[in-house]
Amino acid sequence: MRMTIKIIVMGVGGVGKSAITNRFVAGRWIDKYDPTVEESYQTTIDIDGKALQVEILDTAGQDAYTPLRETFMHTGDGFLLVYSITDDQTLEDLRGIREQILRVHRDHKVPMVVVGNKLDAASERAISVQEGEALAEEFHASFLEVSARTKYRVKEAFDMIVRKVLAKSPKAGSNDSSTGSVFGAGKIDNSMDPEKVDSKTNSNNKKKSDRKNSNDSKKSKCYIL
Ligand SMILES: Nc1nc2c(ncn2[C@@H]2O[C@H](COP(=O)(O)OP(=O)(O)O)[C@@H](O)[C@H]2O)c(=O)[nH]1
Ligand SMILES: [Mg+2]
Repeated sequence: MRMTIKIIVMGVGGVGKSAITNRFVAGRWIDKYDPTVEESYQTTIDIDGKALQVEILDTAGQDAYTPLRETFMHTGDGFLLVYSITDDQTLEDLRGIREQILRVHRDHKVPMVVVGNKLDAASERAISVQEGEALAEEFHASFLEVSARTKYRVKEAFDMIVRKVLAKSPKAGSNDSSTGSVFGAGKIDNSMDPEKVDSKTNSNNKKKSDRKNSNDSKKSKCYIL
């Protein structure tokens, strides 16, 4: 059983993939991200009292297959398909992105959640809730509107995709049932809630690229947990 659940955040440029990911992983809001930066993060998500290891890839530039994304796409367990409720083209663009995922996975049941971002900017809404829902239904995906800016339902979106992954592979993200008890209560409680964590001091939420050797860091992560 693979130990880490891999979640990929996709959608065209400007919809708020980096804002959503950073909101979730580090609990912060930053106005601007470099649109070309693709970054992978490690964190833990608490589902029904169990701390699951999750790796999140915040993608950038849908046209180019970066080595990081290519590897990740194949091993990705679940996908957040993000559009902006203020830009109607961004919902349509999810069709091509989904096809790309299905080409790689050859599995129509790959877990997906369609996420309409920028709910705080509802006065500029260009896509109705019904339109978002309809596309999600067509994709056999779940649906949620969120706001990275106000933090509204960002955690729910990640919980939702992880639950869908678990529904398909119940043991994903845990070391295995016999070692489940190594997750000590106090320590994990801190790392489980990314909103409360200072990303500089918490190794669980460190950017993977900050690490010199991912194999070593994987090992040490086991000890941390
Ligand atoms: N109003 C509003 N703006 C957002 C929200 N999320 C992201 N943005 C803005 O949308 C732009 C693109 O965000 P970014 O995360 O870089 O998008 P990405 O290209 O998909 O990674 C930035 O100017 C963000 O400040 C949100 O929830 N509400
Ligand atoms: Mg980005």
